[in-house]
Amino acid sequence: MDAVDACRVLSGEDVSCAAYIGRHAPEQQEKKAAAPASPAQLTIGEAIAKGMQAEARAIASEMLKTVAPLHLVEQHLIPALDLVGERYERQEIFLPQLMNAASASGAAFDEVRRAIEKTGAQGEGKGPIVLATVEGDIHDIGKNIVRTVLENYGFHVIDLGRDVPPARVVEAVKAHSAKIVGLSALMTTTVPSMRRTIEHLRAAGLHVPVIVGGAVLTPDYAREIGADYYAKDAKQSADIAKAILREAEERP
Ligand code: B1M
Repeated sequence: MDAVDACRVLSGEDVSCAAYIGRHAPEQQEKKAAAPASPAQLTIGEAIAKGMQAEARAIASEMLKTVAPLHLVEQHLIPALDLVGERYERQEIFLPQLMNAASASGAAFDEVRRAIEKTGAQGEGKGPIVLATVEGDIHDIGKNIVRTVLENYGFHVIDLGRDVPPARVVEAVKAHSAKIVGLSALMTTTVPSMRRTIEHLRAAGLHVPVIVGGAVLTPDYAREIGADYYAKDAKQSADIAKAILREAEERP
């Protein structure tokens, strides 16, 4: 039966590996033993951990009536994903569950973006800032939050997406005469891509200030790979971008 289950996963017959997870994940065995929770009692963290998209969206939307969007991100959504990441690392959950949790958090992040967009200036032209998740890295939830916050502060953001090769960043900086570059990386294995991107920019004679961010980075490491600024979160990236432009304007 184990071999048949695995075969169905590999052939794509078992969509999202739901049947496999149902039979094999320790979490499912625990769930069977526990009393079912009513959706009304779910927290946003539980909805994300269980990959419940509609519930995550509904709870986020409800919470945003009383909680500031960035507070929801920093105090609820990131900790929920951190927990999911830790469980994945300990091999307590499988990759499809990590993906489902990411989709559920995506629904909550959509609500956050909508709430932020309602309040701000919407990319009216400061900058422009070229933004990318570096080559080899497909994590873009954080980058997308950074983009929304920067736009909210009135920056024009050219978002190159995720898994972006250094040459495309160089091209975009030249094409748009970008004033700032923002790079995101979430894995220890992709921070070297960040270093390569900065090296490509410098080799092309582009001394545009580079802000880097992402959970694996530290200010020291950012300095070591040649970045000009490290931002720990989206709000700090906007504060740094404002300071960079202010300084440039004040320069004789
Ligand atoms: Co993956 N993943 N993942 N993942 N994932 C991590 C990063 C990991 C730490 C999980 C773990 O094992 N504990 C681990 C990396 C280990 C390491 O390198 N040390 C990991 C792994 C291994 C992987 C895969 C390799 C798994 C596999 O395939 N076997 C694979 C990667 C494939 C690839 O990239 N080539 C993979 C895939 C995925 C999903 C697709 C399932 C999904 C991503 C969906 C998506 O992004 N569209 C996913 C997720 C969701 C995570 C975790 C659980 C959550 C990441 C996240 O979105 N956090 C993550 C564990 C964790 O972070 N604890 C994990 C929320 C987000 C808002 O925070 O991105 O940190 P963050 O952004 C913050 C700040 O960091 C900062 O501001 C944001 C808001 O305040 N910030 C910036 C970010 N960028 C910035 C840029 C700035 C300034 C600030 O200036 C420009």
